[in-house]
Amino acid sequence: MARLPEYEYRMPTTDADRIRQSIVFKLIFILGVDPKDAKPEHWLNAAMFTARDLVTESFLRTRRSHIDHKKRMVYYLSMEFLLGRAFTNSLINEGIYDAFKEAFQQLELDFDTVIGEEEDPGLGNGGLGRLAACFLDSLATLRIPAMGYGIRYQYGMFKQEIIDGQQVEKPDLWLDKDMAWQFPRPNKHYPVAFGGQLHIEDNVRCWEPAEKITALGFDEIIPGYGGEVANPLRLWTAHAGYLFDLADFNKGDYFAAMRNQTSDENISRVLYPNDSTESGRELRLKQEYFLVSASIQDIIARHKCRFDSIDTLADEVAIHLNDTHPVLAIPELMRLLIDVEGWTWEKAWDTCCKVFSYTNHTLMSEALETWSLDLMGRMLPRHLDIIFEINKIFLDEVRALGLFDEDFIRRVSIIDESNGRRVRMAWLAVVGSHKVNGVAKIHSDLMTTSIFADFAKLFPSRFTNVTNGVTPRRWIAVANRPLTAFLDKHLGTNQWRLHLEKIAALNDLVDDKAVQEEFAEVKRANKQRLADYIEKELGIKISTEALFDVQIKRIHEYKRQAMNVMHIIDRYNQILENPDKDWQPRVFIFAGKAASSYYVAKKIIRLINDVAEVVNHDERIRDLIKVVFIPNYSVSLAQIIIPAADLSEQISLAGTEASGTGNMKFALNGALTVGTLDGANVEIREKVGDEHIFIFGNTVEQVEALRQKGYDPLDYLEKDPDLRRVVKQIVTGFFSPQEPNRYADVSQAYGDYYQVMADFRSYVDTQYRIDDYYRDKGNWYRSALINIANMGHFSSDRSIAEYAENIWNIKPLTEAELPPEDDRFSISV
Ligand code: 26W
Repeated sequence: MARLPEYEYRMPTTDADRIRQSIVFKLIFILGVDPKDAKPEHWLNAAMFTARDLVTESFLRTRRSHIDHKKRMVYYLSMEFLLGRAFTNSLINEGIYDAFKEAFQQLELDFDTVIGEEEDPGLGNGGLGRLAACFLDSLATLRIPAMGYGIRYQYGMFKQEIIDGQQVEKPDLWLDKDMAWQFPRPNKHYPVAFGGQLHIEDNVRCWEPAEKITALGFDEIIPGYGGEVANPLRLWTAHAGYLFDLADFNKGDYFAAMRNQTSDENISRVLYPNDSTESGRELRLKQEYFLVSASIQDIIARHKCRFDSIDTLADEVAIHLNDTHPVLAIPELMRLLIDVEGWTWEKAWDTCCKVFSYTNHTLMSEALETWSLDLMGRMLPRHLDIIFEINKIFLDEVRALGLFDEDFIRRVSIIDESNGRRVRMAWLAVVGSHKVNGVAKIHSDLMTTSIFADFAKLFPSRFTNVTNGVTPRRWIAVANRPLTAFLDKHLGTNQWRLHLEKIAALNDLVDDKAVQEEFAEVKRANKQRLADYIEKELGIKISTEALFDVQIKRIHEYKRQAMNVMHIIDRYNQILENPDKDWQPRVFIFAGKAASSYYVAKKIIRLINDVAEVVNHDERIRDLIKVVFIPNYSVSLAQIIIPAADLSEQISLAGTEASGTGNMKFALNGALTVGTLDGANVEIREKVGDEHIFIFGNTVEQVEALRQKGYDPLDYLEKDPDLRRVVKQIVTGFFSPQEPNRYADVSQAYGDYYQVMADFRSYVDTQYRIDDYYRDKGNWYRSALINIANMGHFSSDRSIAEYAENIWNIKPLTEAELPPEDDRFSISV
């Protein structure tokens, strides 16, 4: 092999002086800004370029190791990645946070002002997108050879403003500031085709698409903790520039060619802001195929480049499907292997089933994706053809077992014939994957007894559980500096960041009054930070002496924000009736977005704000209740709110929340949970112990029994005068005197599908128990510490280790496989 010259490049390293010099260099020579004119946003960009150098070095070293050691790789396909801000996270993961702070001090810059300039890329809706981001952090931290694939939406999740108490959506122009973080990869581009005709001659399929656009890659580098490994997240953007309509162009119709170009680029324009109802829109199907086609082509190209032949794909590659959104990857891989590579059906199918695995994130039927045969056939005729063939072979095999009747066959068919003929994407995912997992024990159990019960009979060993987790790097080290200092002092540095289970050592200290007091101080500092934010942004003053009761998540009926509000109203009534009782002051904090088309969810936001208006200004309440709705919930906002919470509201109807991950973030930051036996709450209770969590409400079995017998909300209203009064106040306009009928329509249409009335009494009684418990601060903080100490299980490192071992069969890079530290960029090839 020809010898290349030795490349040498000196990194800015971790020394504050060198970092300062590098930042100034980037400011002048990369951004072209005179330091004396530089604004905070310029300094941020310059500092991000410097930080990116370090992350990039980790990334290129990692990449070399993967290639040199022919590592089997996992590709994580997701329509959403809710990454949060990159800058501080990268400093913490690379171990250069303090050095950067010092460099900023030398430059006389305010660190918080500068980091506040960074946009928060909202490329996701909620839990599923944030989970994908925590998983990328853990994949890199655990040194697992991995790469994420997603879409680089030009507009992420909308910005939420609250005007007159109502949600107003504004576009999220996150790319406009042109942050210096992603690498454009102009040579990573693939054609993605749509529409047209399928010709079948001599049983050979030939797809002649009508339309082709280009997917162009951008790499966001995800640093693992410790600075050794960084993995890419490749985000695709639709680009018409390479392939725009030559026919129009040659006809001399330049403008028609250009116009089509802009409409082609619509594909990656905007994230669908819906996280639980399937929208069935043509553009959404196009987006899903766009992600999948570009990613699978890239995976194949990478494999060929590394291993010369495509034959070994299943040995070297695992592809994970984050919910059904990227499930077209299955027919797309089939198409490429058969139509392009010339494989037989059997060989291609065998590879597919080995390569793919799928996570289900919800049991709610309205969230399960199906596509009409008509739309699928028009847009992706060859893929529909492949899906038919997969289904035919599958159903023949099921019939051949001789164990099932035709009704069963109809139920497991990938094509739903009863609803105007539709493709059931979850069914396709189950048939084409070797493993299917749920995201918490209770959810995985329900999965195999409800939606996938028939498939569980056919493929019992295919179904498994991997309980979700969250990264302690972002959710403690980045979000909660006071707790970080506290843990480092008592447990030693690094242990808990990399091995969250070691946080259990805190159990030995929970009875120590001085430690409790120290933790109380951590909590107070975080509450003060949030109080300052609320006063600055909303002009509402709150006291850190009050109990901070927090519910932040997407607004949805099943999550029952309405039940929380009803408790507030009842408490308001009770205070007015018994003003002299020793009431525990509380601040009720809400944040969350409603899907723009979700009428009831938007009404819930308005109700929260209406109730806030009345209660916050009623002098008789004497600040015993404050209600605050913080607009524009995001990862950055969560980082401020969660560390400040005393009480975490996880109150979904049992059986509806697949896992929840907010519940874990709160407990990890020392909030106590009030929750139902739903999702991961069940496992949190197992870990922290029954005395340190407030469980209320009906169980899954009780919910089901009520449904069976015919649930009637009136049964509860009749029995409970307090509840009756609350409902009456809402529907008769007590909180909306300007428009008394504001909530009449929602309550009339309301069959109380999520059984709020059934759980109300148990919820309110539990809240009083919580007030009493909070009075004894020593005991409360002891419980908070016990929560933190027993959250080791809920690290996303544990989840990812389980995926790697049980689902993907991927081994991390060993210490020996990493290039030595001093290797840097002076490597001879
Ligand atoms: C097609 C529209 C659509 C979009 C997104 C339907 C459904 C979704 C997601 C499945 C919704 C989601 O984010 N689910 C959440 O996933 C989290 C991570 O596993 C869980 O913790 C939450 O309980 C679950 O609601």
